[in-house]
Amino acid sequence: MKNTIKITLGFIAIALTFSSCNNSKSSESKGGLSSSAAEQVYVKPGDHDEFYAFLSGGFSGQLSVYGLPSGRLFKVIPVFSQDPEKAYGYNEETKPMLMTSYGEIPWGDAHHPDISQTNGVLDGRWIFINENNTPRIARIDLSNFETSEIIEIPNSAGNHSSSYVTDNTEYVIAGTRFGIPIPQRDISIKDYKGNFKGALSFIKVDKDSGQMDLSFQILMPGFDYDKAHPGRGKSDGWFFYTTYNTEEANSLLEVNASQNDKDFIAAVNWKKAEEYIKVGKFKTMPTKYAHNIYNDETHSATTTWGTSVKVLDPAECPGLVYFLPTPKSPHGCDVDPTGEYIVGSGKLAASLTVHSFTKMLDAIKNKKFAGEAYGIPILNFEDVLAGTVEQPGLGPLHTEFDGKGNAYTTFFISSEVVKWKLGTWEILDRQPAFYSPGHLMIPGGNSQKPFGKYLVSMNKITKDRYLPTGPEVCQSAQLFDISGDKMKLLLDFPTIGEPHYAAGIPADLVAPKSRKIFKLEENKHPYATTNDADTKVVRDGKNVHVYITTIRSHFNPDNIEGIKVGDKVFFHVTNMEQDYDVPHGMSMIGANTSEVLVMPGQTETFVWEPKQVGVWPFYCTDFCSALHQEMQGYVRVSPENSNIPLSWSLGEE
Ligand code: RUQ
Ligand code: CUA
Repeated sequence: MKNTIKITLGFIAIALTFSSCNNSKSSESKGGLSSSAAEQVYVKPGDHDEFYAFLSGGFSGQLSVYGLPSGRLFKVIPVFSQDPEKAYGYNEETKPMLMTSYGEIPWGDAHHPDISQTNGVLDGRWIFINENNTPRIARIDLSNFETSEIIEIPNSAGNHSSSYVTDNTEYVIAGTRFGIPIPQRDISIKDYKGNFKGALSFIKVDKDSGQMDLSFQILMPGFDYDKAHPGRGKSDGWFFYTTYNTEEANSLLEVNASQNDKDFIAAVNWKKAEEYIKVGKFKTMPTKYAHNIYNDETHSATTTWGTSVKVLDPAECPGLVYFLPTPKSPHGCDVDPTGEYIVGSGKLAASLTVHSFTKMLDAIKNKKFAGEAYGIPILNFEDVLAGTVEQPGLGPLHTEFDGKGNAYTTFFISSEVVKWKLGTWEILDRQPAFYSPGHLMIPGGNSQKPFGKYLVSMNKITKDRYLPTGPEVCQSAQLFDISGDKMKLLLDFPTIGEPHYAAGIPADLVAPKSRKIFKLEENKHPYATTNDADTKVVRDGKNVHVYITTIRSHFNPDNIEGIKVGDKVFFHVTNMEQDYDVPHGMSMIGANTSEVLVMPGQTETFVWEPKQVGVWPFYCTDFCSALHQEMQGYVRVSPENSNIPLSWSLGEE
């Protein structure tokens, strides 16, 4: 058995090499950019794109914002990693955003963005994204395009089957990839089987503010929970998770977790879970997790600590969870817009398995079970099967839908996107992707209402698609037109980090709400200076607080004296501008941090600890006006024991 698996894996490697060479030839002959393709992606200078696309940054920890069809990059929104461009995680205000029970973590691995929905339709209010490594879920406010909130997920490791929203954004969910001891304890790794567990987390989202709250967890067997998808429409109230490693192996998983012919899709009835919580059928488990919220009025984040979580045991909660056998280590788990079909992509399977929600309910009603695992009923494969797509390609990963009855699946090994029909399971089209696509995205393609005009394939391997940049080359996305019968490759564009999933939305659902400035009179930052007359420098022992303002094209004050070696100087920079697109930046020579970049009406703080006497300059880092280069100032630093008094000024000789 082990040998067969090795051979399979060897074959995969060869197939990959082959498909790469083949594809590079066909890319020449097909030449994506025929002139009509060029016209389709051409957005005239000054014109706007039709869609926003939010691509996860993977190991960059961020979320990047592109326009479609142009593929132009607009912004990188820092989420789980520090970003010196925006001072995120560097300024005092946003440092708490990166707080966790492990301390302040400057990096994260961002995977799956998902846009909030109302009645199963994208509403463009927030976008959620998971952090895989130190389990967290973030919420980004789509009026500011900034991270508003990050909640840590306890009892979890490898937060991969996250973060997806239900039809009315009642919940955003998180699921663990690694089985771990829960609660964590000192135990032999060899005792994995039966002792390690996987927690599925349900995070309640406040329907007005979007604020998240860890509502409850379901303690599942120690399988790996890989991907998840909420039920839609008729299956609203359910959540589906692919699993692999139902073998519960703890070593050499590439072999040992590929033994079972079928793993499971776990179907979780979250409305039932709510009932169990209501009647008190949960245990309260002590734990510790950070909950970081950024406030738009104080322009500051604060951390509060969660200390316990409600936990449901599926073995004690009949009707809560069922297992749907699904061939060969399924990865993607995708539900079509009607909510009837659940697509499980067995990475090592020869065909694509589609389950039927209706058949699943029937089998449950008739109590037709094939057995159970850890007290969770297992349904019969044949009883829940809607159909299979035969020989679709090699290495299926993810599926999205166009809302016209078609599904599109990426195939990593055979390096292609395949279009097939729901219900008849016939293959309608296949197009090569360059190379080895992971996720794909159709705007709204995981909701009840896809906007089925474009498809973005996010490719894991780039090779020769762009000018080489040393051993590390950019990752690659490809845009297809899917409005016709056949898919048409329109454009390649480079991406940041490693895009896993993405979320797309028509621009007119977001752009009109985009914030232009923060109102100065609403600035409640404790160190804000909303009036030029209030600028000042205040000493508090060794701490010195500089209340400084910016307006085109000066700092107030721009001369500061009386600072001493050994001081800790806090520059609280308020940008007094009230016009759109006039940020100012500030940086200080030798400061052990980044600049701050302050939006109109906002206050941001950075710390400088002068080490040497002298006169030290600072300047504006954002080209704000014709006299931007004049926007500068000096701080005089005297010896520790000097008695030069504090003074500050602007424009006096
Ligand atoms: S993953 S390529 Cu979503 Cu992190 Cu499938
Ligand atoms: Cu202010 Cu440049």
